Amino acid sequence: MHRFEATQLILRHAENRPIVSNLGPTTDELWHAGHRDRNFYTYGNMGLCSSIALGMALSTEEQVISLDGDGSLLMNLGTIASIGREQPQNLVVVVWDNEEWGQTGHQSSHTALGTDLEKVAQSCSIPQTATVNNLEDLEGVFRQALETPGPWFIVAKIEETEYMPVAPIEPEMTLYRFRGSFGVSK
Ligand SMILES: Cc1ncc(C[n+]2csc(CCOP(=O)(O)OP(=O)(O)O)c2C)c(N)n1
Ligand SMILES: [Mg+2]
Repeated sequence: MHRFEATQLILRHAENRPIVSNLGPTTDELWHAGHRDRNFYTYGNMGLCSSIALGMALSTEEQVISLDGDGSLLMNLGTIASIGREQPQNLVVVVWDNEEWGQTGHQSSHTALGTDLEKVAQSCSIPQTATVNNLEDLEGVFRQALETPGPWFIVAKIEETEYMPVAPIEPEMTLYRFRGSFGVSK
């Protein structure tokens, strides 16, 4: 499964739900799959995508989707424990697990060497977890996640392919657009 087609699938089902995206190719591909006001692109930082999504989920009744990366999440595993502690029923975390720090040269991450992020989530009391390897399974579990209380933690194993052009993200504009989509004044 490639991240871009998987991202397109997520967008098809997400409707108007907010989506927070990990830095680098995850953000670029979300932008190419469908730029929208409710995409909150993170750029430059590692390990904060699901932390930001957790904060959002605790601040809104809406379902919030986090598209994280294995390497970034490994940099801040405490996020998983915080999600387990807070138990936001409206949070769906999808981890694009290519088993590498892709953007910086495809170095193998811990998930290539035995770390199982789904088991980490389970041990942190996250009630709804899954690991998927293909688009069909991702679609099934993601649809279930949108219909069933979470928090959800879905590890999607992906294969890396050619990168898309870097998206023209302006962080300040991301904030203004995103806030505006919740009716918060700029
Ligand atoms: C704190 C910090 N350390 C290092 C980097 C450099 N860096 C940018 S992307 C990246 C790899 C991210 O890996 P992952 O989250 O798995 O995403 P992938 O590139 O595999 O899609 C690294 C190490 C950074 N941006 N921030
Ligand atoms: Mg990665």
